[in-house]
Amino acid sequence: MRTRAAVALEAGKPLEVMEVNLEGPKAGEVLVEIKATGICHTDEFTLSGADPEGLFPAILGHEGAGVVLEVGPGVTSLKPGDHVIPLYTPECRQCEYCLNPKTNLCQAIRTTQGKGLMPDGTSRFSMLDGTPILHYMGCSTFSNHTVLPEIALAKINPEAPFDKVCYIGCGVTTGIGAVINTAKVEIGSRAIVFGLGGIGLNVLQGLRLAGADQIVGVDLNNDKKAMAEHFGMTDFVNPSEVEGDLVAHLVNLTKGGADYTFDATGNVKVMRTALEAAHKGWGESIIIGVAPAGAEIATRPFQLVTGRVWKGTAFGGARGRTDVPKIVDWYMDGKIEIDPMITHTLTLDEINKGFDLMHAGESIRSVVVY
Ligand code: NAD
Ligand code: AHE
Ligand code: ZN
Repeated sequence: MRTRAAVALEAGKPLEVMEVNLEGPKAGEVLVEIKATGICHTDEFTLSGADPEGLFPAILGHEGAGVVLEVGPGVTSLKPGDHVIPLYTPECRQCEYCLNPKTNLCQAIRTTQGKGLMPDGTSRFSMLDGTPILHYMGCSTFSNHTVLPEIALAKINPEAPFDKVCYIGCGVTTGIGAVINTAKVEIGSRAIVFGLGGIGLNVLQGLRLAGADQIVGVDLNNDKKAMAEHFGMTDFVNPSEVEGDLVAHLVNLTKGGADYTFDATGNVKVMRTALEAAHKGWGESIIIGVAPAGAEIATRPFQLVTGRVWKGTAFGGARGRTDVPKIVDWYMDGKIEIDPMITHTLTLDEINKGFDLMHAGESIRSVVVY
């Protein structure tokens, strides 16, 4: 079939919206009509050329929601008409990783996914002249239609609005999951969140759900303060307005350091501050941000010797087919909020505006509706 997609032809260039060819689903695969997709900072990171795994030409996008149109041979858990969210972290329920309760990093298709290919080693997308186009994070939601493995789709409540729950495909689940699955924050905790963007705001609402007492938000942009307060932030710190040492300021504000800190900036200097602002003896710091190629984290080993713990999280530690439908239901039941974070709604033709708004710090989430 033919479909319309925003194609990343090369690093550092705007996406080009064009008609592309899409082959139908092979064994174990599913054809999905994408109804809406968010634009995450990770899409920008890959488009910029800073991602060591970034390959071109590719169809980016990994935060979508849509409807199953057709299933390939052997698909049993989905049928045409089902509403789904694509999963860049699949859940095969069979691999060594899925069988270990300590991780959500299903490895069943990780090798081919990292090469922009389907599990059989080929791409379903091509240009009209036949040139292959690569998939991205196994999802490629910047295409009106896409093909995914069955294990990379979560079946969701058909009443859920696509233009809101697409955000559960990455940002919402990553932020809330970092608190609940990775940090396992206890009632009454003190926490610090660095970066109050599309991920950080969801860390805030996760902390509020978990019953944290003090929730400090840190961002260089004062415009992020009002929205962060809406999502549960109790104290705001702009590092550029702090006189003296930022770590000392944060340790003082949290009466000895935070029980939990979260990096949602991707800046390795911020990651160090986050670790060192965690409480001596027990504070845990969770890295969510994706750092540029070649960047490395540093701290004095003494920070760990004296009891601080450094951890990371991918997709908030969530097992997508199991957890994503539950998070959609939390939204439908009013337990979590999404709507205020979707600050801009665009058409596919306007998708590059979504990247411009992100660069200008003017959006939280831009969502493309097909
Ligand atoms: P975003 O651009 O919406 O938000 C980033 C925020 O950080 C902005 O508000 C910005 O002002 C702030 N910031 C930047 N530098 C700062 C600094 N030095 N100190 C304090 N604040 C600073 O981005 P996002 O969509 O929220 O994504 C955040 C990060 O999380 C990105 O690196 C993204 O790639 C990563 N991410 C990781 C996962 C995962 O599974 N681990 C999932 C999604 C996104
Ligand atoms: N490709 C990058 C790493 C990017 C990365 O860390 N991706 C996160 C999801 S970010 C979503 O917005 C992730 O899930 N990583 C686990 C994995 O297996 O990729 C690089 O540095 O090579
Ligand atoms: Zn993302």
